[in-house]
Amino acid sequence: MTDDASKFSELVTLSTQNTALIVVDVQNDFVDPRGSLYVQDAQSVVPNINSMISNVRSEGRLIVYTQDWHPEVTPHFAKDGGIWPVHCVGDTWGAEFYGELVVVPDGEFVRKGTGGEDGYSGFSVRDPQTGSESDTALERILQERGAEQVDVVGIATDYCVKETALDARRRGLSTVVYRNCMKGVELASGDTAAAIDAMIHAGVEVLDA
Ligand code: VGL
Ligand code: ZN
Repeated sequence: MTDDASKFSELVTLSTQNTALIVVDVQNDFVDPRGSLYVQDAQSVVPNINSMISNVRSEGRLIVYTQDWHPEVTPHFAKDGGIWPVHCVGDTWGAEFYGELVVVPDGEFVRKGTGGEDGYSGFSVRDPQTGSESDTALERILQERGAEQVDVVGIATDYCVKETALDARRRGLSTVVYRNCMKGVELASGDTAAAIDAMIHAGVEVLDA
């Protein structure tokens, strides 16, 4: 390598080294067709997510997995006054990671909604009755590992991926999402496209790779 080329590759390494990968809610209830809140075609993005995971891992970078993790009764669920079918109840099959997802043992894991809150963002949860918000461990984990940029992938583009990416921007992190590494619930048609627009508007970079 010429001096210039080696300087350049050093710079590339430096610029990606502080980029963490956040894998949002790749759980049975969202990804498996038998799941209670199955997101159409969600399985199709899992191989793309896995290849990102393997790249990030080979570079020794941080991977944080989030999990939607609800109690049996929560105002998040339609039966208790919310909008969603029962899903991702803690310690059930639906809350487990989808079987084909590569889960690295040295990853970090953040569960959200455990106290009955709406947990759309990996960074914070919100009490659906009082509206009060509190932080999860995610920001602290990123800070401890010196991550200043995040790549956000997973499910669902129009809920948890969007809210996680917007929250990352609010917290001053450079943020990238990848179209082929996420899928939307699309409760109303157009929600996924609107979520992508909202992310772009907030300074999130949307890439195709
Ligand atoms: C999610 C709806 C309800 C998500 C979580 O992970 O995007 N969506 N709970
Ligand atoms: Zn949920």
